[in-house]
Amino acid sequence: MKLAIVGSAGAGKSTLFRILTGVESSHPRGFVSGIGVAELFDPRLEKIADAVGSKKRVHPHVELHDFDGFGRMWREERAGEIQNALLGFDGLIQVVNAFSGKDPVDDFQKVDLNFIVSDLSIVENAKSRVRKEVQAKKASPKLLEALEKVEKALSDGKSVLEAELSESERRELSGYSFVSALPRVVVVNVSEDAFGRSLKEFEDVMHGRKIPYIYASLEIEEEIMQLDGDEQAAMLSEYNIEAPLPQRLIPKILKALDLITFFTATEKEARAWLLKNGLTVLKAAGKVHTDMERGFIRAEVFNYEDLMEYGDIKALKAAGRLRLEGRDYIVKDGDIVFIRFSK
Ligand SMILES: Nc1nc2c(ncn2[C@@H]2O[C@H](COP(=O)(O)OP(=O)(O)O)[C@@H](O)[C@H]2O)c(=O)[nH]1
Ligand SMILES: [Mg+2]
Repeated sequence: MKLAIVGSAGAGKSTLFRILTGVESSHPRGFVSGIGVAELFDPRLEKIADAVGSKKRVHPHVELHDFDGFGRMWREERAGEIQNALLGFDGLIQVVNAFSGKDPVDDFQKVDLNFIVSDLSIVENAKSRVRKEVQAKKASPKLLEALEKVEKALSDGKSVLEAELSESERRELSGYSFVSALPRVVVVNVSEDAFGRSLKEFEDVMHGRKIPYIYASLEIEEEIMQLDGDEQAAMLSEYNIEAPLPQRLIPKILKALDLITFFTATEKEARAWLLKNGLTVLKAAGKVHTDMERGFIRAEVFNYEDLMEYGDIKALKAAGRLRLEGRDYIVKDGDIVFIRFSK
């Protein structure tokens, strides 16, 4: 999985990138000033590993890019190039500047407009080509209709994600990669003294656009990340922050991407896996190992919540909370799954 951090110049992109990856950004190559790996730490995995007695713990990871294409390096005439640089990404984290006297609504909209301009240029090129293809009966008129709906949404200042498209229209468009079709989470970088104060007007815009957001003062968050134990707890409570930034941000990202987490656990290793919401345990088995999907017999499943309630697996089994599930079982967030399979 690959995510890009985007936002205006000086919004705090590289600071957030550093917090999440530990990597220092440098001069941009192309539009990217840093590439790193972020651990999507899941506190539940630690508890599961403790209960099972697993030696190794493996949290999910995501590739993160510190992406300057829509900030300092944005040029309308380079929209196509910038767009290409984002091919293959699964989502965006947009950092919004609300700390240096900037109006966060303006800062958000400036970058959002760049997404829209960039997608409009794609749609316009595509439309004239597809129109000819439709006349020559080489493309479906439905594709042209879908492109027109996208154009309408973008012209109204909405993202492709917000465009009212049917399932089949979205399928028609699957060959196009629109930036504004990517799921997005906003990090509002507020100043230290404004932390904890909500920004009414900004929140109205986010709610209207259905974009999830969190507040963070990135300079403080970075200091917090450098502490641990009691020192970290003291600083968190001093600023009235419930948990370090990754713990607040990661669940928002997973939700925006419609991902759930399931776990596997043996004495050797406990591991958290990401899975598209709504997939079966057979697909989940395939993530762990192709052999497990091929030779799937059944799954033994219980949920993290049950484990917390009963304390350990023995008690859980005794209480009959371990379920046997077939290949069509839809995996739920927090499921702990043991796959029985034949080799
Ligand atoms: N006061 C304050 N300054 C910040 C905060 N976050 C970032 N900065 C400063 O803003 C500047 C730009 O941050 P950076 O992460 O490099 O922004 P980028 O251009 O989006 O990558 C740096 O000098 C940071 O120290 C913050 O929360 N508060
Ligand atoms: Mg930077």
